[in-house]
Amino acid sequence: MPSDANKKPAAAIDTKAASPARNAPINLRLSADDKIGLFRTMVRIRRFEERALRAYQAKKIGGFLHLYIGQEAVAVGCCSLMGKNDHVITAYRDHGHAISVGMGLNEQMAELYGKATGCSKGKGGSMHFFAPDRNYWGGHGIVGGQIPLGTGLAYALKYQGLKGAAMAFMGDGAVNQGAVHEAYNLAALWQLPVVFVIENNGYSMGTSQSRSSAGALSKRAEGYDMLWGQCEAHDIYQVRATMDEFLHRAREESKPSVVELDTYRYRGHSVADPDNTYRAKAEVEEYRRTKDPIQVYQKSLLAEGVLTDAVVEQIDQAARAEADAAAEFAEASPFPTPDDIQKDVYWEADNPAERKSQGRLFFD
Ligand SMILES: Cc1ncc(C[n+]2csc(CCOP(=O)(O)OP(=O)(O)O)c2C)c(N)n1
Ligand SMILES: [Mg+2]
Repeated sequence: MPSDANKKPAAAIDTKAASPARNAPINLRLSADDKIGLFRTMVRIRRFEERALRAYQAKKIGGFLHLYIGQEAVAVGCCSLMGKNDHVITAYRDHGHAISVGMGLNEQMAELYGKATGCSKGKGGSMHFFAPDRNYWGGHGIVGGQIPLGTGLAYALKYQGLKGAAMAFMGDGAVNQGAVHEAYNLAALWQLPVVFVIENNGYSMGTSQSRSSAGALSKRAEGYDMLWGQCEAHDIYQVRATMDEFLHRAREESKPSVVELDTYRYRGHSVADPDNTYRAKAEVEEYRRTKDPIQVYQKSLLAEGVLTDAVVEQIDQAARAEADAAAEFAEASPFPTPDDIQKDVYWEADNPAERKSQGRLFFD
């Protein structure tokens, strides 16, 4: 979604119409409670991130903080399709995916605060949320670095004869990394059950897609004989309808694919980066007015008779309270000790009795 001065102003979100994609087969299977659950998760992501931003401004959080606000329909839509053997890996803008796979807000906020009760014991921070028990493999800071790892998750599924799929998320800026293309090549060559998901929010830091990338991003899959798809991803129903098809092909036929989900971020690249130099305020405002994913879904659910204004208010208040409680939990938690710094670096160093390799460990 790069700036385009000639674009006609889009209509505001239609308050009466339900999304047409609600009738895709995968969405017809959703009960009213399922639909409300997805809505609640989107709201919880937004309120968590707003609370985290306030904590950062109050200097409770150090290092980086890359907010997901505006992109909620992507993580929630994709992760809502996960089955037992499906896996997720993403980059540093990773809070939305973590909440979508079911991680609690306490362990996430504590991680942001660098506390020992955090999901990575306070040693990872914002960019390194992990929950292997939920098939969530992080949280990676090297642009594109998670994509070969995600391909490895798919390789493991195939090797073990399991029916599942790996979703490897990346930004629009990551698509030009060599490692991404090496991963595409192996995934296609070995027909691995992976869906490479490009979360195209229009910018890599301050560089718009039109200034950095040639051609259509997902169509590059054709060079590797892979399936590909693309959709506007402010509508969670659309995200689910599009992703369902490619996840199905991965699980059932072991077919890899590249899917571009067009979205937008409202905040700066990270909260330390100023957001006033590379895009017009009006562009952000127009997206918010016409395509805000929470508003779009809320209007659809109101039109479908699934939600009422009172329930919307209740969900919002509960999400705010939950985020506040997470901040209190983080505040009250202890920091890791200096002794903890060498733990959890190498599994073998922490578990010498179960070690199978030979030789001296770096951390001995
Ligand atoms: C290999 C590498 N090069 C550069 C950076 C610095 N860097 C961090 S984020 C980023 C932009 C990536 O943008 P995109 O892939 O679109 O993801 P988004 O931030 O939009 O989610 C860059 C260049 C890095 N972390 N790793
Ligand atoms: Mg981007």
